[in-house]
Amino acid sequence: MATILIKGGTVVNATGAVAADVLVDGERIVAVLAPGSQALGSINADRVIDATGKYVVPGGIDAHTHMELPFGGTAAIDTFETGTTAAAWGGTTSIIDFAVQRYGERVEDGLAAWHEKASGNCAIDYGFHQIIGGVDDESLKAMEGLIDEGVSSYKLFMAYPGVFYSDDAQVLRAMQKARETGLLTMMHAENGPAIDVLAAQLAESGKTAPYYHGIARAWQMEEEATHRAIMLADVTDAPLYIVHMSAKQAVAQVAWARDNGKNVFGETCPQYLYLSLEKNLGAKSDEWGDFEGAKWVCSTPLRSEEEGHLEAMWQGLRTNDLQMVSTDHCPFCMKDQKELGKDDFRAIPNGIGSIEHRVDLLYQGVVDGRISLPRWVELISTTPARMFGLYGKKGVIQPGADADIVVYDPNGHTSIGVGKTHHMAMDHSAWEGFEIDGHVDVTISRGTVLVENGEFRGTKGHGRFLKRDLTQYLV
Ligand code: DUC
Ligand code: ZN
Ligand code: ZN
Ligand code: ZN
Repeated sequence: MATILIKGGTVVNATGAVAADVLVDGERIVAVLAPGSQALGSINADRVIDATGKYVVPGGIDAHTHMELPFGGTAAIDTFETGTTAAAWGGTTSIIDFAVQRYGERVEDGLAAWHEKASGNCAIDYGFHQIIGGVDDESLKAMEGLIDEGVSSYKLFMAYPGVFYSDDAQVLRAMQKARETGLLTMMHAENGPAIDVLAAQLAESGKTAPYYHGIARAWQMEEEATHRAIMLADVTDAPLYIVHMSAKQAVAQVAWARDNGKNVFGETCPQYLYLSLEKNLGAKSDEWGDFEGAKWVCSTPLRSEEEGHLEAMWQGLRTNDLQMVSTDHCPFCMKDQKELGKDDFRAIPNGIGSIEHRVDLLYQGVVDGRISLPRWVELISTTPARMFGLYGKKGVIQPGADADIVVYDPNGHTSIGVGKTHHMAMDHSAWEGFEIDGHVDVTISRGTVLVENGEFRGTKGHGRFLKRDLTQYLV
C-alpha cells in the first residue's frame, strides 16, 4: 500500500493542537513530525496532501446508529452502504450500530443478522452494540458470549412496552450480568408505560399532530427513568451510559451521580443541541401542514428551547456532565414512512438522520464559542473510542493508530440540505438550511482516501468489523 504525507496542517487531538506533518504507511499512521524536521527530507511519499491552513483530526466515530432498524411496521431507510457512505462524506470513519434481539428471538441470531446486513456493504469500519429486547435466563446467558464477539456494550429500553421494553426487574438482572462480564449498559431512559398512557389520552382527545409526541414524552418521564436507571446501576455497581439525553433535568441527574462518585455517563445528539419542540416538532408547511413536524419525531423528543433544554445540553458538554455526542441516526422518509402516522403521532416511526452532519454541526459549536477545538475532537472521536474500547487504534492521531484522518478546512463552508450535501437515503433533510463555517475536505479510512475534492472515492466493502475491547471507563 501507498505512503501519504499530510503536510502543513495543524494536528488536533483531544489533548491539544500542534503544527505537524503526518506520515501514513499503508493502513497506519507511522509518524507525526514537527514541520521542517530533517526526517522529512528522507521521505519520498507516494502522495502529498497539502493541509496548509487546515486541521488534521482523527476520523469521526458515531457510536449510535440504526441502519435498517425495523420500527413501527417499516425500517430505517439507510442501508449499511448508503449510511456509511454518507458518514464518510461528513468525516466519520467508524460507526457503532445496534444489533437487535427482540423478545422471543435468540441474542446470537440477532447479532448474526446484523453481521449479515453489514458485512461487505460498509464504506467505513463498523462495530456493534447488542440491543437486548427480552431479558430472560436465555438472553442473560447469551450476554456472557458478547465480549468474545467484540461486542462490549448492550442496550436496554425502559420505553416501548411490547417492543423492546424491560421492566425494573429485568433491568436489574441485566445490570448484574453486566457487572459480572464487563459489558457496558446503555440505557434508553424514558418511562415508557406512563408515556403510552399520556400519548393515548392525547390522541383520543384529537391531539394527533406530531407536536403531541413531544408533549406525551414529557421531560419528567426522562428525568424519572434516568434517576431510576442510575439507582439500579448503583445497587449493582455497574457502569451506566444513558443514550440520547435531551432534558436538562435528566442531565442534572447524571451530573449529580457523577458528582457523587458514580460511574455514569451521558450522551446527547446534535438534534438536542440545535432543534426544538417549538420550531421543529411544532412546524407547519404548505406541503405537509402541521404534519411537517413528523420530520423531527424521535425519542427522546426535541425539547423546549424556551425552557432552556438546548442550552443545558451545550453546558453539559462544556462541563463534562455530558461526555458523548452521537447521532442516533435512524432515518425515515416522509413519504410512505413518517406518513404512517398522518392521523396519529403514535404511528410515526421515531428517528432523525444526521450521520453525515455530526462532525460539522459540532464544529459549528467551536465557531460559535460553545466548545474548544480540542473538545471538538474529543467529542467527535476520542471519547467514543475510549468509551467503546477502540482507543489507540481509533480516536487519536499518533504513530501506530489506524490512518483514519479528516482534513478539515476552518475557512471552508458547508450548506446542508437536499441537493446540496445530502447523501443519506431519506427524502428530506432534518437539517435543511443549516450553514456550517467549516468543511470536510478529505476523509481517509485506514490509509484509503474516501472523499476528496468533492468526490466520493470509497467502495462498499472497504469497511471492516471492529472487534471492540471493554470500555476504558470500567473501574
Ligand atoms: N429513538 C429513536 O428516535 N429512534 C429509534 C429508537 C429510539 O430510541
Ligand atoms: Zn433509544
Ligand atoms: Zn459535575
Ligand atoms: Zn437509538
